[in-house]
Amino acid sequence: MSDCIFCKIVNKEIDSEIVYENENILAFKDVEPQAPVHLLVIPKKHIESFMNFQEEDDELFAEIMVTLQKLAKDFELDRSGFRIVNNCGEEGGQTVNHVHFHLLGKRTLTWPPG
Ligand code: DGP
Repeated sequence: MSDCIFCKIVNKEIDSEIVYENENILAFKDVEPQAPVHLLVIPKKHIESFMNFQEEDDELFAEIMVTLQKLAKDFELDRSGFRIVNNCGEEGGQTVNHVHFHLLGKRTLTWPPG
């Protein structure tokens, strides 16, 4: 999608600190980090929100989960713990309408979220 900021990041029209990339997935540092490690993992394909994954995206969805696990290991979050967040829709706090999973770690995260 031409006006989607994350599609622009995928297409390298906007700079980002990429930490992992393959044919289907991109992971990069969040520009407004809420923890010492704050990564965003996205499908390269434009999918608007968590609720827009279709059956045909099953493999892609699984690949995103495996990537989150790999990055948790790579960034050594697996020992002390971490959080995966998907904000979905307006009340869920989603501000970018290209589905993304936040991976946050390296600090004590409180509950409940705001
Ligand atoms: P959410 O509120 O769940 O939709 O999270 C969107 C996140 O995207 C937010 O934490 C800030 C981040 N973000 C927005 N624009 C950019 C950008 O241009 N570059 C990067 N790296 N992150 C961005």
